[in-house]
Amino acid sequence: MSYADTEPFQFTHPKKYVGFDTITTQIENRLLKRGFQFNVMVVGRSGLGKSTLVNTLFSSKLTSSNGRKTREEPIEKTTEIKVSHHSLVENNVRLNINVIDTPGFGDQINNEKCWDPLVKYVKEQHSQYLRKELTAQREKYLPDTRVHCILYFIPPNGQPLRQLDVQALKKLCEIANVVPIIAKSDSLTLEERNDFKKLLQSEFMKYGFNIYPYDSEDLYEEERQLNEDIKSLIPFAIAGSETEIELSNGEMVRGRKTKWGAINIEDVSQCEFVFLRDFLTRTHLQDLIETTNLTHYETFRAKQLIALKENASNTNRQSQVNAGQGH
Ligand SMILES: Nc1nc2c(ncn2[C@@H]2O[C@H](COP(=O)(O)OP(=O)(O)OP(=O)(O)O)[C@@H](O)[C@H]2O)c(=O)[nH]1
Ligand SMILES: [Mg+2]
Repeated sequence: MSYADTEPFQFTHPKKYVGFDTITTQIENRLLKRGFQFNVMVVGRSGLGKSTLVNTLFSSKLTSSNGRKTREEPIEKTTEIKVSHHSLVENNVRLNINVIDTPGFGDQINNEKCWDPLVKYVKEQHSQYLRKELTAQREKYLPDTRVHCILYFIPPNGQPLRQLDVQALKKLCEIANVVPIIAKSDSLTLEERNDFKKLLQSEFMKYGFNIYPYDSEDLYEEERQLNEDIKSLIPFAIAGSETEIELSNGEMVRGRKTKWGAINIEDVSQCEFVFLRDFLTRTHLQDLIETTNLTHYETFRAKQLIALKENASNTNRQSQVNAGQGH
């Protein structure tokens, strides 16, 4: 049996302008009104510059962290998960950013499972979102606190990964988009930095970490190429700084003074901070948000719903058994 609507599809151009091409502008206007939400978390061993990077990343909002009165005061050791909220506006686009700063791990006598609170935090955000999604009268736009990106800090020691980092990376890659970075890379020469990057890339392969960005069959050729370029840069070798320094030409830049001279963190020939920032904002912002929703959250959601269903059918079976025994 054949149906009329299985005939080959034909494109028709209206004889007069209808105007449905404005749907893209209509969508854009709606999205602009709502704004966008991006949540990024920094994770790694103690003292690697996580809090400093938090304050370096979105330069227009250099908030004093940990209750400091000025940016010059040293940052204290982070002892609990802290979320700072930023709202940035550029050309009518509002981006709400939550930066989740976490306590460094690795300096306890027993470091076993020290990443557990972070895994718990990520899952808790998924769980909260799911609960909101499942309520009968759900809100039109659910507030999104799901972690879209985890920046994982690796110490600049030129050594293979230690077990603690292997374990933590493995766990985190399963539940979120993880982007590893070489912390405090100003302590390495350019040659050391490249060697270390190669070593870490081979370590990631060896342990089979599922590091963001992921391969997908849906990608267009140019997206695939961009991802390849990004992958060759990961782990980004970065340095963070909240203070401005004066270069020999008198220019004031965000940088660090080192034994060998000054490093300008926004100069790509000296450090890859700008590559990281552009990756997070200019090329992969939407993809990080979408992948969190369609891959990580979806996996969590499916598992939870299957567990719920199994629970319900077990309870059902149990009550049938109980009812049977009652007779
Ligand atoms: N050389 C160098 N020092 C840095 C860099 N980033 C931060 N620091 C310094 O390293 C020290 C620790 O920085 P924090 O930002 O507090 O490190 P953290 O990872 O948040 O530390 P915890 O909260 O204790 O885990 C501070 O003295 C910073 O000034 C960097 O890129 N290079
Ligand atoms: Mg800190």
